[in-house]
Amino acid sequence: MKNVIVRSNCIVTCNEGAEILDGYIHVIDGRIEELGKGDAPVRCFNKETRYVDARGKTVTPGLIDAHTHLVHGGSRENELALKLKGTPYLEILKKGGGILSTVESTRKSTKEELKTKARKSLDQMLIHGTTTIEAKSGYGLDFETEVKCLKTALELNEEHPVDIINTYLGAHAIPKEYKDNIENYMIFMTDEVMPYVSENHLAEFMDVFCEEGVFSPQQSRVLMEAGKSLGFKLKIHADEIVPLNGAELASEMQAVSADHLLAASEEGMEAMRKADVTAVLLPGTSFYLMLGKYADARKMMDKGVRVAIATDYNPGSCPTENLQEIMTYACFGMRLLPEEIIRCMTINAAYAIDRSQEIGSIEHGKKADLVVFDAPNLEYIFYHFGINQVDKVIKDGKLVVENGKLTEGVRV
Ligand code: IZC
Ligand code: ZN
Repeated sequence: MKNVIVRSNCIVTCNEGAEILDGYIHVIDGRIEELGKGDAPVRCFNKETRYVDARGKTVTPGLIDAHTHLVHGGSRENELALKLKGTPYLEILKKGGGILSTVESTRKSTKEELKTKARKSLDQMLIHGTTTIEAKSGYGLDFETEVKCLKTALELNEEHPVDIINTYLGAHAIPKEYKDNIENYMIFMTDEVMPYVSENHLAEFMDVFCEEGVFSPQQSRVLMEAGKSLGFKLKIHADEIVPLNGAELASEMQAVSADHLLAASEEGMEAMRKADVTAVLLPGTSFYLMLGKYADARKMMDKGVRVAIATDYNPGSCPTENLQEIMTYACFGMRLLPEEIIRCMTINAAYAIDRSQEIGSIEHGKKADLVVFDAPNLEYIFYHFGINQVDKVIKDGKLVVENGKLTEGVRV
């Protein structure tokens, strides 16, 4: 029986009620068995117990990245100068760059190439404290490449410690073979790709990029309705750049999450609270696209909307796997407090991927996904920015990162 005890004077449980605990976590067979004050009682120990002394360090639940575009080919550093000179994101896309250039690279990549690149990203995520992610397709757009990307993520889910939850995002852009024929592309998705993805359990969620010049709210609704009837849970890229009442649409469709929301209306926020749609905010993208503003996280929180924060890891608008980097923008850009941000990246992020019963807080019965930060308290993690403060990561009760490095057996 695998038996682990973690002792720390600063356990940030992310549970309701008692938030910070000076105590111990007892893990048996990858699950949290017990959480208690002070030193672990003698009865918790056996001959095989692995004792992790994290006194003077801060322990949190494993970080959850609820919005990533993990699997893709190539990179887009060639767009950097254009962006710096002021070319807007949607303008680059219109000219066949942006997402469409990544589509080309992804179609050219073999599954092994995609896997090698994505595995490297997963390693980065893990050493920065992320233990579960959501991963979107959307850089294939054609049948074969979308399926290839979704299967790549599923195989990595088996092979890599990070847990991956798949989302089908065929509605990410209009592929060049359907240029000026968006209706036919939608029919192709709803009649050919989505039924296959659903029947073969290649994705649990479906997502739509609802944006000016991409999919309109009406088109997004048609796609979401089709997705829902095929059994997908719904997500939507909503109100990122142009206000289109995406938050309202997400609420009507009972989406699990609506993501971005920089241009969400107050009515949209209220509708989200009523429909229990989690807001997934992506401050790294605001920073990287130099939008000059962040989603109004404070207003959403004041209105009672559940807020999660994720990386949006993708090659165009936020090329980082590191949630600690995103903590910096959430803190100094959105002015959220450390205790708020950590919940946005753990328990609230678990809600955004429909895993709140399994992960996201340190409590009895949940997966033993834990991060030990080399920081004496939670505030310190935010205060001392710009470096990786992860000392250890425990995933499913196994030590997978030690001294900030992947342990033997994780590195392949
Ligand atoms: O590749 O630009 N916003 N999708 C929607 C993206 C950004 C990813 C990209
Ligand atoms: Zn995205």
